[in-house]
Amino acid sequence: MKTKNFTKTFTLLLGLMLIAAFGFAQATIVEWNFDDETKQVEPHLPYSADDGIPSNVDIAPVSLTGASFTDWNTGASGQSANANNWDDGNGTKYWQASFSTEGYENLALSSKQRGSNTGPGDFKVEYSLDDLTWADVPSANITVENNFTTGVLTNVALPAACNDQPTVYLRWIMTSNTSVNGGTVASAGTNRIDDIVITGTALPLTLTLDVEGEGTIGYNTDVNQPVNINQTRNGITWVNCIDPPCDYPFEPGTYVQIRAVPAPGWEFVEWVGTYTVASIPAFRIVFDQITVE
Ligand SMILES: [Ca+2]
Repeated sequence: MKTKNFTKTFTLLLGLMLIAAFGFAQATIVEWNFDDETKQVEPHLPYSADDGIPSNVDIAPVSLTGASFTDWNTGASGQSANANNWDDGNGTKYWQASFSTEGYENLALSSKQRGSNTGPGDFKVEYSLDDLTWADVPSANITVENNFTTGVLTNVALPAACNDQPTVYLRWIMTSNTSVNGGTVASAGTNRIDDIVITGTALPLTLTLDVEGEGTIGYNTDVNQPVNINQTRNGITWVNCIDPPCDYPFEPGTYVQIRAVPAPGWEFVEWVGTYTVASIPAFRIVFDQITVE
């Protein structure tokens, strides 16, 4: 007679030391302040990022299309990139930035522009994932004046399509040929750009363990997040943290051990990272029913 093959009881202890300081903090993914004299040299543009995550800093470029770089001039702080030859540039002349957002979501854009009186007065920001097809970033129309306080975007949300991408392209493109002073953009008219900053929050943690319960936890150490541990129903008898306090979500810095004990008739299969709620990391524990022979 075949007997039910009761599962071995797996008792898995997982120590998670969440070395964390701030939950859900905004991280600087990429920043150009244009103040690095070592990069203010020929050919000047593209100018690589001054700050950000390792995949961007000193790599991610800001470039210029259609107009002409003139010099490094006074910016909102330090220097800014300055350009002329914006005449007849409606829809064709733009500043452009490209950068990685891998591992990040909830992206927000800030930038500052200033024009001379005959420089272009109207821009908008578009985004692309392939440098070919462009769409508007919502709420990113910019009116430029002869100061660094008007043509400013502050924490404008980037579309979710930009999350977790190897390369996101943004461009600040002219939307008219009207100049700052209400005339027509002249070839001598200039536009400066400074303090481009994109922030975001780290994507949820991912956890990979094999069936023996050995494995590693991988997460972005730049931004640490609270951790939820969810129960699944497939045969699990109990998943919990071992050492109180066990309030969910666990705050960053909490030392947590969780135990997965399959119910009779079930077998532990794997731990996987999962996204149960946007921005809330969770660990799912998978069980399969054991074949009754
Ligand atoms: Ca600057």
